[in-house]
Amino acid sequence: MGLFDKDRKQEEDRIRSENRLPPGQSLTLKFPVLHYGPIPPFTPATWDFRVWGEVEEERKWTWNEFLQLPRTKILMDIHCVTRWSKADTTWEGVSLKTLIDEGFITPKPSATYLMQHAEYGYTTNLPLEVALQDNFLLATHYEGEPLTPDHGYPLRGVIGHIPAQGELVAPYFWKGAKWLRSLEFMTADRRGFWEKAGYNNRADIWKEERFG
Ligand SMILES: Nc1nc2c(c(=O)[nH]1)N[C@H]1C(S)=C(S)[C@@H](COP(=O)(O)O)O[C@H]1N2
Ligand SMILES: [Mo]
Repeated sequence: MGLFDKDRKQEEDRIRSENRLPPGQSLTLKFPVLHYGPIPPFTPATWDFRVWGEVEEERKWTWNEFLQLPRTKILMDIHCVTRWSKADTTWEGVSLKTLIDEGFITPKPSATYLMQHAEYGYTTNLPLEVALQDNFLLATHYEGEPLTPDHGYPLRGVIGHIPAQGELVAPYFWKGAKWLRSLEFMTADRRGFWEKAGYNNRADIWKEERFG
């Protein structure tokens, strides 16, 4: 076993002993890249971020405007359905709950689900109440640095498990769309890209809701 494997195993044992490793997962110290299709280019001059659907008023921000929104940092563990987990990842960006609390977005009372729409048509759905939890963020930064293109630059959804907030619903990592371009508020649930392809709609990491 190499030094790296030994470090990994030790760290995995620590995370497991803290009850932070969901069933069927193993810890990685790397940051795997996983997505369907190519990495889209980012053109700041034409990029926008839209909020639409069941909201009192649709909103649209340019990249520069988006960077002026109130910012939030979170530390969480992320869990991919392909069985890797990564502990203590730091994300920074914009919290959907904050946007609503501070009046930037007003969902209609009928809004109950949220669809993330990304470049090239990738989508993923969440109950609105889950997207309003502290473990969902519209992230621009990872570990204090702007996202890299392969991890979703300039903007992605992220969702994971905050160890001190075990009561929050924690879905697998595919429920965060890289290269995010809009949020659609919906009156009823619709399945996103992987959900239509047979992944579990709720995707609870503790219940191993992977497929079907
Ligand atoms: N736009 C887009 N976002 C996506 C995906 C994708 O295919 N396209 N894959 C999802 C899946 S399955 C996972 S596990 C995570 C992986 O994020 P990472 O590459 O930063 O590890 O992105 C999610 N977001
Ligand atoms: Mo995934």
